[in-house]
Amino acid sequence: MWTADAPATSGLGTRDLFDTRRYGLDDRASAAYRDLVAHAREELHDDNCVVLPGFVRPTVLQAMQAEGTEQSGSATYTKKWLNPYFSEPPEDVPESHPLKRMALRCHGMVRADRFTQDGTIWSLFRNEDLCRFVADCLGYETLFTYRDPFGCVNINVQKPGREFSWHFDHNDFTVSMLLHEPEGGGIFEYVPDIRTSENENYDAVRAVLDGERQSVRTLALKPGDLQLFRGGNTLHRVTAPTGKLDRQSLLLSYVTNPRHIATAAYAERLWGEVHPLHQRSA
Ligand SMILES: O=C(O)CCC(=O)C(=O)O
Ligand SMILES: [Fe+2]
Repeated sequence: MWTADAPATSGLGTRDLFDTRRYGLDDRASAAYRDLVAHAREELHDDNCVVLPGFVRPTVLQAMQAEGTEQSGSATYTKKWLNPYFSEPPEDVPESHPLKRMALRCHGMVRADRFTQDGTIWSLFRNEDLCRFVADCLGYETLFTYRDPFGCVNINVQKPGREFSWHFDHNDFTVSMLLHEPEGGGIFEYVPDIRTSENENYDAVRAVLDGERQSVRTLALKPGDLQLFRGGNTLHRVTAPTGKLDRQSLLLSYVTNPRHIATAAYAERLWGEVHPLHQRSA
């Protein structure tokens, strides 16, 4: 039976998965590892984002791309009008206010249980050195792989013409890897720390929504690059892909509480289906 606690059975270890000459995840005691973590922390501090190019080995990328291609047809699609905060728009603010700026979000998510447990995506997600490395970069004592049976590891599928509109994330951080790039567009854009916990800075947010470009940074992501991102106060979007190909990114979820999983109500909203484990968490 498919379970989010299953160990990886592909036999692929840290050195098989990652470019360990460049990213020495297999040797935490080394100076190279310390330098790598220091670099990631510095970028995260300055930018809320760090990209580690060519993180996985080419054959590993190809295997994960094939799993993405095989499963993208099974993605669960959502289509919703959302403001950047995913909140109910209040009545008493003008139409130009960021809280009122609804954009259509339409994208697909491939559920975790679609990926075979002897496959490469599952091996990467369950790799303990990667989990440890992510925790080190983000400054956590310990992180655990999320054990939600649907939401622990997913592929986000963005079809041509579909923008993933400007928003702030509700989670503390995101770990992702581009798998398939479209022919054009599909660019990750972000404005670090445009708001703080004290100041929503609606004027600056409105300016970006209106097309202000000076504060916007863009990432030239390539398939196989690892991205760590803190999107809570960083406004960001992925522009619409152009051409015929989808943009597909792998989303890996880590948590501080190893028992945490989605409630039945949340799973129903997100996936239109509930797993027996979700029933128990409610
Ligand atoms: O697909 C991506 O690269 C990230 C999309 C995003 O911003 C999100 O899932 O919150
Ligand atoms: Fe996001």
